[in-house]
Amino acid sequence: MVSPEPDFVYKLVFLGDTGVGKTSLVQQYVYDSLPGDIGSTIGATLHVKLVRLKGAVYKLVIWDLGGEESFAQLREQYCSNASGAFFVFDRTRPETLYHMDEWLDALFSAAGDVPVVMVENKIDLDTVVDPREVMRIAEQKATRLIQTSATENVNVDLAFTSLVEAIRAGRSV
Ligand SMILES: Nc1nc2c(ncn2[C@@H]2O[C@H](COP(=O)(O)OP(=O)(O)O)[C@@H](O)[C@H]2O)c(=O)[nH]1
Ligand SMILES: [Mg+2]
Repeated sequence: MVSPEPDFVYKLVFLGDTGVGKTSLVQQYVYDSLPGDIGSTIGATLHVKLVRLKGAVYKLVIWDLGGEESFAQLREQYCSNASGAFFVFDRTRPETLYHMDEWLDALFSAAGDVPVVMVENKIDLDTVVDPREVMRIAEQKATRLIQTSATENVNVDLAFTSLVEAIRAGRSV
């Protein structure tokens, strides 16, 4: 089978603390499976997926982060030329939400003002974050909020589709 030529090539980066589910989301989306015992990645791992959306073919180059400690050195290369980003937090660990500014500062300083989708992961578990607080932060940052479960494959495709569409639409003034 011959792959179609992409109409658009987007670099999508995953941001968020260790353990929030970034690798699980990527694996679920790209390979329809959960990570095996591949261990933690060092630096960044790249994945490619070709998708057709509303008649256009997109080549998505998806960047997944390894250990948190490596991000300080990686941040420029990791974020530069990103077309858009996911900020992922874990609804069972509030501090992962409150680190959003640090992640977005790194993104925006390297990539400029690119679209971000905020991902509230682990919705199969009870939340310990006030949902109104999550909504308030999403509104304040003007990001779309998608609630996912990587392990149960809930809204994973929707998160990717939302980001691709936001990038395609551009940031209208
Ligand atoms: N219950 C639940 N666990 C999840 C979910 N997503 C990831 N996990 C678990 O959270 C842990 C960290 O996930 P991982 O994808 O490695 O996070 P990363 O460090 O952000 O890449 C693993 O034990 C996953 O199985 C989810 O949606 N629900
Ligand atoms: Mg990971």
